[in-house]
Amino acid sequence: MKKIVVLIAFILITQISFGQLRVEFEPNYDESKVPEFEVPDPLRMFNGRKIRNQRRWEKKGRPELLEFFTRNVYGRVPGELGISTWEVVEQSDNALGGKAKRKQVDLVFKKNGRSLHFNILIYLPKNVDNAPVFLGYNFYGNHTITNDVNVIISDAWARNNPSFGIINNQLTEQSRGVRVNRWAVNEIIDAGFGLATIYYGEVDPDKDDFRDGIHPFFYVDAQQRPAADEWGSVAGWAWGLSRAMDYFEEDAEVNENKVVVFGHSRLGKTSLWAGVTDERFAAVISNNSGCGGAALSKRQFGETVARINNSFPHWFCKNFRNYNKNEDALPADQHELLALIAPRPVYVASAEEDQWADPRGEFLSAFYATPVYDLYGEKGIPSKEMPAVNQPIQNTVAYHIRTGGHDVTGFDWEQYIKWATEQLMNE
Ligand code: GTR
Repeated sequence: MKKIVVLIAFILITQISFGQLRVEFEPNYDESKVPEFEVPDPLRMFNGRKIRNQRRWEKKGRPELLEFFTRNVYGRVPGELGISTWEVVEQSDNALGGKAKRKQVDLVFKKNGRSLHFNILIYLPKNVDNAPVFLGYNFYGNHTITNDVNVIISDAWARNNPSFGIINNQLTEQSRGVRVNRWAVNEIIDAGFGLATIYYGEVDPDKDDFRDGIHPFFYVDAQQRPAADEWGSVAGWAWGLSRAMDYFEEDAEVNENKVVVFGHSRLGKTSLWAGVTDERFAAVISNNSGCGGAALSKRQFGETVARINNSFPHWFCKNFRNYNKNEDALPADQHELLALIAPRPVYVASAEEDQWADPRGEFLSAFYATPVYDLYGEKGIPSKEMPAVNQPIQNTVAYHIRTGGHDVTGFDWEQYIKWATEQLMNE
């Protein structure tokens, strides 16, 4: 009898705790279960003071928010490190069937006996002297974005993906061109833009290990990982984009005043943070960036702060964990990240089936960033009504939700090229 009671008690307890576990980690996809919350006003300081003009925004509001995101979400870069040397390791005036130039430029960084390098693959339209460019990271190596046999295969660590021929964490010839569908190289060149891309794993391998990549360059004494307010991988990758910008300033063939920084998913979180922290980027595109990107954290729809910090402990700074299951305590939300890009153009894009990234939360961010664009007389998102699927709103703040899933498609690029042309080519 006693045994049976113990057994029943055991079953009940484990059931309850498993149930709780399930509840805690079950993502919410039900709009009616989105908690009530107040959207912080980007034009109000944390002490309640209202910001009424551009000057106050630039002197007070923007720095306060930038500091918040730096110390509590992405982490601060602990020091400075410029390009030590760079070299054009390969180039051609006859790429993409003759309409483009190709360059592969290796940037080298040296500090404290350490060395790191990454390679920028650049295609430039032959008929434009000083080309504007789209700059974005790729997930599996530069050679995956094109079938061009001249593109060098990176020897950096890569996540295994047998369907792309990636085993033993090494990229191989087998994955050449496997991501051509995500990069509209021809359309970009035909529109008079260049395309520059970097394998993100060369700047920091995407794993919870802070002994490799860029982070250890700044360690003091026996430091093993960044301090609680120091950078995670997203900020590390954003740092790399800024170094690519340093290089563009040296390259006469690239128009460094017209660089559009682009990224998908985790790399969309990265393009946003790069755009915020480096005002040299003329425009910013976030494709399906979701939690920790364009989506409002306080909605807790799809991926949440706790979820992302548990699955990817290395992406954000340690301080971000203070908001695990504690979104209410956030004094700022991701619409204010977008506002930090103002008055420069920003495009937020969602996909209908990508509920994990919370399309509505991404749209609302763009909407709630608008008052800061208003200060500059720049047009944001005029209404809280989400546009219909495949019906882009393209103002200085732009938004679309397209059919399909978590991906970068021809439709996305068609919009980005059209919008970037309008935003940057009108002078
Ligand atoms: C998912 C992650 C998302 C998104 C995505 C990606 O697993 O939960 O936040 O970043 O990865 O980068 O593809």
